[in-house]
Amino acid sequence: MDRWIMHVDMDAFFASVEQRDHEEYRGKPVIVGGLGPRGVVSTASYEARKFGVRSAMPMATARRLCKNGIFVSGSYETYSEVSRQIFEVLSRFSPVIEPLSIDEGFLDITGMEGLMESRREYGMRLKKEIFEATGLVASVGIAPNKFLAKLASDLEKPDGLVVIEKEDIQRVLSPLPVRRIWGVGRRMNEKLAIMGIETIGQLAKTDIRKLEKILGEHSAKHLYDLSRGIDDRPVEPEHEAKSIGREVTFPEDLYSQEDINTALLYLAGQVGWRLRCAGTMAHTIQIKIRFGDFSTYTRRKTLPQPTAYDEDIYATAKELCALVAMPKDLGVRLLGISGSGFGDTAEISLFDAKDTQKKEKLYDAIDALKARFGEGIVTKGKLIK
Ligand code: TTP
Ligand code: MG
Repeated sequence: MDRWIMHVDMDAFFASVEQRDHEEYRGKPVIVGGLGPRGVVSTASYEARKFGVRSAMPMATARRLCKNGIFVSGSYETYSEVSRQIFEVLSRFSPVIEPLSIDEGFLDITGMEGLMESRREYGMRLKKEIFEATGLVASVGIAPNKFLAKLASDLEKPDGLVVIEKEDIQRVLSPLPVRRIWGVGRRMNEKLAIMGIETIGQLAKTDIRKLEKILGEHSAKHLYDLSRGIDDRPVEPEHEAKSIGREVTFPEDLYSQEDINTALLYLAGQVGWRLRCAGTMAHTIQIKIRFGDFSTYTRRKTLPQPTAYDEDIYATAKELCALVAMPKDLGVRLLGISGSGFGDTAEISLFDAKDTQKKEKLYDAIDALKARFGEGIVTKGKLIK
């Protein structure tokens, strides 16, 4: 049976909620994020994006770019509640949903033709029901796999609805820059550019052996498949996910232990947060490390007790990284941490109730702050240089 996947992503999510709740913000550049001296932009309304304001940009830069902007710190409780309403609507459209973040998710709609006039009509109906439930606009992409569905939801943002039919795949993909492929960062983009590959179409026509030489066998195969619109990853509902993890490819390779530790601390914070959001704990921690020559290693450790705490994850990740010998003259290109083997949270607090409760309080506070100012804001002291 042909697979069909729908990707839903809210437009300028936090900023749109603010515009919905404050009539005077509508049609104006609204920037949501940390307003303190080290604040970072969580998101900006499309009016503010015209001035070049983007997520993750220092707030000071945003203020310079958009002098007449409306700057707000936002209310994460509200966004979480709206997110809950959005996912409630999504659950009416498919039993198989993979939430990707607070405002986006995949739905597997394979074999559901009987419930719809057409896939486009189904997407329209979903957008309409989200709007009725929340007063907010979503962009939707529908395609034969996850990669294409995510790409499709972005193609006509805001208020987009794009269906990529099988016969359209190459036509849609070919002219797009290779950067539009998941996992193609600045470095890989440069490497491909040196080979004369700028568009996805050019990539699809390249001899895979050439790519393997530059990128390594695994990355080459993955990239090559995506360039031809092939992606077999299933939609994985969170409760069935086998691991929760985060990885980053650095704009420049890291050479110093201090930089590596800082990155690990950041990743541990993100993984901890996601575990706690999912209400679960991980028994096994795994790290992934990729060097400048694309050689990649993973190491894992099963802990005596499952955890969702940044410190535990960080300490384990550091220990695991130390097990991988640093090749001479090479820097670290990518680091990743993931947790798996999800434990039963109730069991944990029985073991060590006092300590766990104390930690839980602390983390409740941290999470509330992170939630309020965006994931990037609250980091442990060492990260703030
Ligand atoms: P996105 O879906 O990436 O962005 P968006 O919804 O604001 O805009 P659009 O999808 O139309 O491009 O992220 C969803 C929300 O997550 C966003 O509204 C705010 C938050 N967020 C951060 O706090 N920090 C970030 O760096 C990013 C990318 C998002
Ligand atoms: Mg969005």
